[in-house]
Amino acid sequence: MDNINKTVERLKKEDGKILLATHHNPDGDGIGSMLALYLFLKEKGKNVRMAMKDPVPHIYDFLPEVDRIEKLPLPDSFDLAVVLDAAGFYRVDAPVQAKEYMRIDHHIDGVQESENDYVDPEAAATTVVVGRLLKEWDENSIDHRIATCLYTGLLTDTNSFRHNNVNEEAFEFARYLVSKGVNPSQVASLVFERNKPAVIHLLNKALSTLQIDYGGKIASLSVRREFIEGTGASEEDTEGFVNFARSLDGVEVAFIIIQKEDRKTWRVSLRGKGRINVQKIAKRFGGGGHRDAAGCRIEGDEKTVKEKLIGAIKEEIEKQSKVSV
Ligand SMILES: [Mn+2]
Repeated sequence: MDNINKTVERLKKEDGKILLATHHNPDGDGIGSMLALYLFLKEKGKNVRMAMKDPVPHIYDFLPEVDRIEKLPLPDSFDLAVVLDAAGFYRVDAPVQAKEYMRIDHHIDGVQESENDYVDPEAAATTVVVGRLLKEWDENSIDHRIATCLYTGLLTDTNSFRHNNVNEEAFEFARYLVSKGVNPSQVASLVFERNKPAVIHLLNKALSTLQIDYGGKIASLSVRREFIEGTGASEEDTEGFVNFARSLDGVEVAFIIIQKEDRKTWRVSLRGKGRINVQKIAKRFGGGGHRDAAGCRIEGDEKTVKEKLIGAIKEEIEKQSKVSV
């Protein structure tokens, strides 16, 4: 674990222009971490802005100050740029100009952006890491708005407290955030229960592609571009679809491949159930993530991409099964 005081002191010291950023295809943890830190730094009188490459998924549009998130790239240069919930600035997928860079995160591996980075792969979410920083700095400035952003990241990144990185601290942090005014059922409802019919139609098409391999240990789904276009849903609506593949009895690794607009690139989301480390699978294709949730991108046609993945997953299951015995 990095030195939390160094990170806090560096942020305190900055009187110039600060930019907060998160990864492309942003999720609840990236957006929640960025918004929480933004609200806190604003409260402390800092000159701070937020930006990311892709739009805010509609399920997170209820979060405070979400409309202030700008679109990257920006023409401006900053004194300090902080990337949240990403293994490095490369995950932002757009240029960011700054005199100094910093990373606040919980991904395994990744780039050291500065000596002031604060990264803890044991943390269930980046919002847990951000929560530690804010508590260290000034606990009294954590209001219900900041707490709601932090809770949203914790809820979504743990797949509703199901991943294997859900530990005592995750529940203690959740309890703390509720004490700060978070309404858990309201947040869950806003995040998970505002689907449009087009999303269910897209899910229906994705589920029809279910493929089971390796004696039931691997389950996969595909979302072809024509599914997205045909239903009027959007790519971000596929969030969570992979969990249907993971939910099957006996499955050890589940994945979904989502065809990008160029039709040759597929975005891959891998999920484990605690036994197989899927981060190692994603890493083989230049991606990364966590033990139970990781991602990468692969180019090719659907069949080839699936075959490559299934081959790599089989190898990892065999390799990791040997190690764990
Ligand atoms: Mn995260």
